[in-house]
Amino acid sequence: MKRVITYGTYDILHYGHVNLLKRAKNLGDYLIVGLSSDEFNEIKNKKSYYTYKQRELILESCRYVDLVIPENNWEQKIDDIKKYQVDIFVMGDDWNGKFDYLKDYCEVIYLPRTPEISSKKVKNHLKHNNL
Ligand code: C2G
Repeated sequence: MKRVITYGTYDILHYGHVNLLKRAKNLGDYLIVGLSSDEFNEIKNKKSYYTYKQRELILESCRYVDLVIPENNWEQKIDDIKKYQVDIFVMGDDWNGKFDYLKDYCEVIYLPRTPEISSKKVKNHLKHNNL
């Protein structure tokens, strides 16, 4: 049973997010997502449209996601990897190199981001088209 973990805000779930989740799941058998809490989003300087609970509900509906846990800070990853017996840590390559310190605990893989799409882009499009 290969266990994979990834983290993110996952606001306004789009195909770029799903591409990441799909590839992450395909690296193993069980995918855990550390979902950024509303408070942690503040620390990340990210305002999400949906609340944590709403983002959690949406993420849990994704066929590639087996478990959603809260991401409350930058420091919890090592504990999470130990607690959930994680074999592989995955992030989009906008984070390339940033989590290499986790290589002492599990495999670290950065996957190419899906070009052209972001939650921010979707929000701006809706706003500028009064949708
Ligand atoms: N992503 C992607 N392609 C996109 C947009 C996002 O592959 N077009 C990936 C990101 O690289 C990330 C994941 O989808 O791996 C979630 O993206 P965000 O919600 O923007 O996550 P972020 O704010 O980068 O939070 O501790 C890590 C942080 O919580 C990561």
